[in-house]
Amino acid sequence: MNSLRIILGDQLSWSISSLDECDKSTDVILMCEVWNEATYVRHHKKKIVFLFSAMRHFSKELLKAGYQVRYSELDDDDNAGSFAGEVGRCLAEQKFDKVVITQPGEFRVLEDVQSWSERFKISVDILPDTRFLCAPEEFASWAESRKQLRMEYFYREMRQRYNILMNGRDPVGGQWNYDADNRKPPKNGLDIPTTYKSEFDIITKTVSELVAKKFADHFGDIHPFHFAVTREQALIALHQFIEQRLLHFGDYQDAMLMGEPWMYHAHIGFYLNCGLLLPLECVQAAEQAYHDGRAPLNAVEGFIRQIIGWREYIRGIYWLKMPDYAQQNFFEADRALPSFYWTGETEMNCLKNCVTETRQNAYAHHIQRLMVLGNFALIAGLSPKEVNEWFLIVYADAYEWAELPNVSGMVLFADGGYLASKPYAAGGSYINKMSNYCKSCAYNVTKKNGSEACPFNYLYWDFLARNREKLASNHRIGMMYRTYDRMDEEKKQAITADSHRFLATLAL
Ligand code: DLZ
Ligand code: SF4
Repeated sequence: MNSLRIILGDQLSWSISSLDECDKSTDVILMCEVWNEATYVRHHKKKIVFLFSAMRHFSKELLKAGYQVRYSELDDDDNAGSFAGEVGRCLAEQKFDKVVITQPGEFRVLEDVQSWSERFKISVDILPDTRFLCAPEEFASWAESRKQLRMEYFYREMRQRYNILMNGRDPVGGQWNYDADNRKPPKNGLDIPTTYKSEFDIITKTVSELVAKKFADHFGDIHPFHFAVTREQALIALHQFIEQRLLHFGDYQDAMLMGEPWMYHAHIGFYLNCGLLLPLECVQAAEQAYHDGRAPLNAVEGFIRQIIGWREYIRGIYWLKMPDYAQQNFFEADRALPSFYWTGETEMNCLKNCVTETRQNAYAHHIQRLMVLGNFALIAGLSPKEVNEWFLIVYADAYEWAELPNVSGMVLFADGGYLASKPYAAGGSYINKMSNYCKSCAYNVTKKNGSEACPFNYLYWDFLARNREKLASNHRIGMMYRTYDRMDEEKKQAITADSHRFLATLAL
């Protein structure tokens, strides 16, 4: 009995289930760089370099460990350009009894894999992805009895289940969640450690030349490139975060500073989401730092919640709600994505900075994504399809299972409140409080109306007014309608007129 075992680009883990019971003497592992995956959405150049380099390194390590590996490079003459094409080519050349693959992370790829058995007349074993801490079926049964899902309750169960930051049945410190301590505005003179910088080795160099040539018209800069591309490097990146930045991770979690794209964040989503790191090892490293007195509880709890709470929760929602989730558009928003999401050419300094950093790094931290890039998309009524595609393209940690619920659910409220309890809409004063963007902006954040006023200020009220029917019954937003209703007619008209004038310029 010999098997063809497929390892996809986001399955670069030694513990991946498709390697279980692998017979090194008879089985072949197939890894392939394919044109379809890099172009079904036109991924950021740095993201492609990162994944191809990590895949090539992983295949070399597998070979070294004695596995038989068949690796297709993108520019191999006979590369068929798709997963199915490469599997078919392999099966035509060599006889196998079955194909084995761990469940792909994206619905689109799973549907493809599910057609292989019939297409290639071979048995295909699709194994569960055991790297996640909550299986889709477990999440579905948790969600079954609930009308509205809330991450906080799911998270508490995960803490108990995996015995993380627990004192018996109680949370360490007496509280489950310390987010109230995690909203400090940035202050001047912070000494922010730099992010991990890997060596630009020959494999990454070769891949970067390939990507520069083949994907020249894709968004994003390749250089400087300093992501980890091996597990060993990813572990160093993780420990560098734990030692140097976790201390302030909580305090400045929501803060944004010009020229400081990495802040005190972990930047390990790239590695977690492609398999170089595993969730529990990250969580346990942070928990240990707390117990050793090297990091405070608010930081450690916040970090752990992102991984065992939020990350697992959004994946659960993805598998529960796909494929319908991708079609959601609660506000019926249909405005095209403005060109400045690609060029960064806008007078709005916050957006300009966030887009520029995204282009340079294939990364922006969560408040930049949620409260600047996302908040604008929400209040300007941009099309969820276009916004989702943009987020999937530009971030090196983005796969649809993570991106879609975050963007459609959290950022755009396109699911009507299934995932989040209220839309994360905000005016300029939030951005001003949490960043130093407004000090050097062409717009005036304290002005509410007129051509000099910060567009976030009037777009925020216009968004609420436009969507009143859909939102008025949401008790978390009700107070804002009462404030709106107290405004005089002249003020309300100014909001509408400014918004119309501004939104019209986006299409130019
Ligand atoms: C994102 C990506 C890209 C750009 N290229 C490849 C590739 O050439 N080969 C591959 O195996 N995986 C790639 N990936 C990651 C896949 O898109 C990912 O495995 C699926 O979307 C399933 O989550
Ligand atoms: Fe952004 Fe408004 Fe501040 Fe300018 S003034 S940086 S547009 S929030």
